[in-house]
Amino acid sequence: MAELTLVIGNKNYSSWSLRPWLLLKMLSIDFDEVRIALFTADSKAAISQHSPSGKVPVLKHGNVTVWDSLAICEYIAESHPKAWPQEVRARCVARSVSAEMHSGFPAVRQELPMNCRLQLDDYPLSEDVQNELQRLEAIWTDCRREFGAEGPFLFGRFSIADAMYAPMAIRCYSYAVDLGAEAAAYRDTLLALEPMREWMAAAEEEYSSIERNET
Ligand SMILES: N[C@@H](CCC(=O)N[C@@H](CS)C(=O)NCC(=O)O)C(=O)O
Repeated sequence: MAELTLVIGNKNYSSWSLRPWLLLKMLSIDFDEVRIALFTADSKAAISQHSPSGKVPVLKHGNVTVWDSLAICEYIAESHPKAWPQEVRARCVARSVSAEMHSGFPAVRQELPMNCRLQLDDYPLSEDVQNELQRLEAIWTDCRREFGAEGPFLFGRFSIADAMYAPMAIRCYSYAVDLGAEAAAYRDTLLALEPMREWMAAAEEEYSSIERNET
């Protein structure tokens, strides 16, 4: 049994769960996974056995319980400092864009929920969503240009900032969001990661394994 246990929701829908899950995978940290089906009559009770907030994800490590995706990523960074960029200015920007993702983008969250199994050719976007997507594109493009010289990620090497934006890559793909060349290349970098493919394949398989019996 691994020392760490990450409690997550459905891979198809739980964008918050994907973030620390991807970080652990990209850092090659061993962990056990407990997956709880969301939106069922039993979900609340099952989640509350693990989570003080009644939400997933939750990380358990010995007598430590950490909830909320960004707090979990920060906990992982305490023992893996390279989870954040090493240079102070890059690290400040990485923390800022991660916090912005965590607390912002309400229209995208509301109107373009993550659904890994969805792949539309075209989708009408409200003005609020368009404005937020412009901001998303600016973040991806600016970070890549200013800090991305040493690799394909926002700050070169993979960091917590990439984990925070991974669900946005899936949304852009699912809802056929038109992106400029640099942002599209970054989206594709995230989607091509081995753990992202593993997550998407598991999301595909969930329909028959944990969703079909939902109420
Ligand atoms: N801010 C939290 C959001 C967590 C959250 O909303 N999780 C959803 C699943 S993606 C959840 O647990 N929903 C179950 C419920 O509200 O009953 C985080 O970053 O972890």
